[in-house]
Amino acid sequence: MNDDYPLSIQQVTAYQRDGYIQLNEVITGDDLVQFRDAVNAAVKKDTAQLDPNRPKSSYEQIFIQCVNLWHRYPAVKPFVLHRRLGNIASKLSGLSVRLWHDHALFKEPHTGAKTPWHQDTPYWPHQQKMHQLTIWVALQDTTIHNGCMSFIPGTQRMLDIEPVNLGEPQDLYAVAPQTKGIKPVTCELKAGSVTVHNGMTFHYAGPNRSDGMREAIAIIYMPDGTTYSGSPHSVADPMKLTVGQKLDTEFFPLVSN
Ligand SMILES: O=C(O)CCC(=O)C(=O)O
Repeated sequence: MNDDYPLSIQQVTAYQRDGYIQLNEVITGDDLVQFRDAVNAAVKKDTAQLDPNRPKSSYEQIFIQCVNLWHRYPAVKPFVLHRRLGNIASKLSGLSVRLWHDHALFKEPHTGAKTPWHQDTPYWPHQQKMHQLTIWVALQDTTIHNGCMSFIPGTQRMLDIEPVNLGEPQDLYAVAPQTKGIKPVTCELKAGSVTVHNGMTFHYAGPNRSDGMREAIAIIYMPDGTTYSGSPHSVADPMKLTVGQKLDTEFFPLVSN
């Protein structure tokens, strides 16, 4: 994978206006095969001890989520930290970026429920909220049938909405009546294509009605200089951070030029 994915000024402008963008053929050929195989092997290993027949919480019914694979799986690490992806995040946000975390999001066939409409940044323990962004990589073709992503353009400017409880989601219009009348955009992706969304942009993914797993990995970036708010979060808690501390340790590497 070489470093630079060509991004036009129009694409950067569209991302900044709409709060999301679809980018095609970001990871291709052997890289795509290797990345997909590495993530699949990691998810398999991470979930090997789980009883498939265990009762699942409503959150677990949405997807299998495996966080920070890059810490534990050397075959995943070079892809998650790759400058080609980090530079996309940097050019779209206009800022130098650090990795916040990755997570594989595998929606199970038939039983994988919808991912409710939500914004991401309210869940994160960051004092700055406006420029985090996620590159969501389709590891195989992703369509309406198996749970592709949709976005509500412009909602990245809606800063004061309460976080949605993904396990017990409320109606979107009850949470965010301001989104009424804005038409969502659904992005079907070929394997290796991505969507990028601002952490404040409302997004959704449908249920997986197909016979196969919906395999995706989301890589989340934050501007260099982002500081810790002190709110509990599974990624930050083990790191014993202090409020106001910059998230600039080895766990949050700089990933853009
Ligand atoms: O993969 C999904 O179903 C949802 C992903 C998501 O919410 C995200 O990447 O922020």
